[in-house]
Amino acid sequence: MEIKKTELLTVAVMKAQYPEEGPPEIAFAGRSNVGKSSLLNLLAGKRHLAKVSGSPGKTRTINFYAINGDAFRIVDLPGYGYAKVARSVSAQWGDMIEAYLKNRTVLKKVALLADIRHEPSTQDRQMYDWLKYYGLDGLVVATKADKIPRGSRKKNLKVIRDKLAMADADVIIPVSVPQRTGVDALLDEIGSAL
Ligand SMILES: Nc1nc2c(ncn2[C@@H]2O[C@H](COP(=O)(O)OP(=O)(O)OP(=O)(O)O)[C@@H](O)[C@H]2O)c(=O)[nH]1
Ligand SMILES: [Mg+2]
Repeated sequence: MEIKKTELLTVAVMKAQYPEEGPPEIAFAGRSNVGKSSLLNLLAGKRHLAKVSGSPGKTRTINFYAINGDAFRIVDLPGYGYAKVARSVSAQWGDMIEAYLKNRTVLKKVALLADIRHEPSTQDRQMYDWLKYYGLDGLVVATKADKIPRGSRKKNLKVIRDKLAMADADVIIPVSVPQRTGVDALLDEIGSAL
């Protein structure tokens, strides 16, 4: 699978604002600052398609991107688990994410992103359990692989696998934005999910 063209289609907070259901969708979920928007930019080969920030809570809307002339869509979700966002606001984001994930017939799979350096949080585990329940699980992306020595990779990936209770058939792909690694493996997975 190759990505040749990407464009921002729609920005939404509520269902009425979603684009009409059309081609299949793949969503990126995960805690704030884990690297969802950066990964999208890497796949798109564009630095500034999605806004990226060093401080968590950058993406605050559900952003739908049309890939290859709307052959399929990638949906960049707001992150969860950011302590500095007011509780009422983070609850709204949670509702926003859940409303999208629950009711979107064209949604084929959700890539759950987890920082390769850290043990997944309780919220990550809840998210993965929830994805299992809805049959959207099976693909985890371990982000920021450049931040650990190559020799620790296997061990850290196993920690994530165990903590999320991933099934043997589930896939975990390490990626690094600065090193541009993991793209082909991820695109293959996205291709088969579609
Ligand atoms: N070293 C390194 N830094 C990364 C990588 N991916 C993302 N980052 C950095 O992590 C920070 C957060 O990235 P974002 O892409 O904005 O994260 P996000 O998950 O979209 O965050 P929210 O929109 O808040 O949910 C930015 O400073 C990125 O430059 C990576 O692979 N390696
Ligand atoms: Mg983002």
